Amino acid sequence: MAISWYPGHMHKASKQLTKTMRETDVVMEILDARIPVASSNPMLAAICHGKPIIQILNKADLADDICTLRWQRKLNLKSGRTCLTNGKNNILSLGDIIKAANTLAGQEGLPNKANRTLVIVGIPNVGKSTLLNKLADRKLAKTGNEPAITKGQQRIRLDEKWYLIDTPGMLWPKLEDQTNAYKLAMLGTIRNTAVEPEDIAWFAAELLIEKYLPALQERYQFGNTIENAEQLMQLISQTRGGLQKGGRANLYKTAEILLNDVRSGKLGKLSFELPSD
Ligand SMILES: Nc1nc2c(ncn2[C@@H]2O[C@H](COP(=O)(O)OP(=O)(O)OP(=O)(O)O)[C@@H](O)[C@H]2O)c(=O)[nH]1
Ligand SMILES: [Mg+2]
Repeated sequence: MAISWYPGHMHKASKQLTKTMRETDVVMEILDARIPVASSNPMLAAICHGKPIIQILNKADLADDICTLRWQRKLNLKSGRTCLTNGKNNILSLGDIIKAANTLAGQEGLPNKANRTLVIVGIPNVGKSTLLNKLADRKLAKTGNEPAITKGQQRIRLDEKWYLIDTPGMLWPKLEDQTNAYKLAMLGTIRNTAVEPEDIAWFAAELLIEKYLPALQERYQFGNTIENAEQLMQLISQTRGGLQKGGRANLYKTAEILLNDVRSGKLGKLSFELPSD
C-alpha cells in the first residue's frame, strides 16, 4: 500500500509557517535521532530556506548513542547550522538553546533586534511541544503519543530577547520515497487510519531481522535464527498472546505488539539510518 498523509490542517500549517518565516530569526528543526534523513521534511527546507537552523536529534534516548554522535558530527559540518541532541535522559536546557540561537545569529550576521524569534518545526509526533513545555518549565502545549496533536501555532517568551513558536507537525503532500514513508509510519509519525499496521509491522520485521536480530532474540526469547517476517510474526504471536482460534497469528494484534515495542524502546536503542562518512 502506498503511504500518503497530508490532511488539511497540514496544508494550512504550511501556509501559516511561510508567513511566520518573515519574522523568524532562527529555525529549530526537530529530527528523530533514529531516522534523521526520513524525518527531515523537504518542504520545510524550502519554506525555511536561508534561515539559520538549530537541528535537534530528538528522542536520542531511543537511538543508538554512537550512531547519534556520528550524525551530530556530520550535521555540524554544514554552515549556518548547529546540531544538538535531546532525549529523556539528557534534556537540553533553556540556556543551551539560547546559547545556540545567539551564536548562530552572531555567526550569520543577523541585524540587531530587541526581540528575536525562534520557530520549532518538524514532522508530527517528533517531540516539538514536549520540548517547548520543557523550555517553558510549564505544560503550555498539549502533547501526546500520536501524530497531529498540535493544530495551531503557540508563542512563548523564552527570555528578555527570544520568543519561541511551536508549530503543528507537518509531512509533505507526496511521500515519494516509500521506504522513508514506511520508516516514518513505523515510528508513529503517520496516523493509524492512513496506514495498515500489518504492512508497517511487516516492514519493521524485515528491517529488524536484518539489523537487530540479537535484540529480537532477547525480547521474544528465541535462540535460532529467524529467516523472514512471517516467521517472526508467528513467533511473536505465540510468545506474546497474539494467536487467534486455530493457532494462527492474529496479524493486527501482533503488528501492534511489535510496533509498540519498536516505538517505546522495548527492543533497546535502535537507529535505522547510518551517516555515510
Ligand atoms: N522517549 C522519548 N519520548 C519523547 C521525547 N520527546 C517527546 N517524546 C514523546 O513523543 C510523543 C510526542 O510528543 P509531542 O511533543 O506531542 O510531539 P509533537 O512533535 O509536538 O507532535 P505534533 O504536535 O503531533 O506534531 C509524546 O508521547 C512524548 O512524550 C524524547 O526525547 N524521548
Ligand atoms: Mg505538538
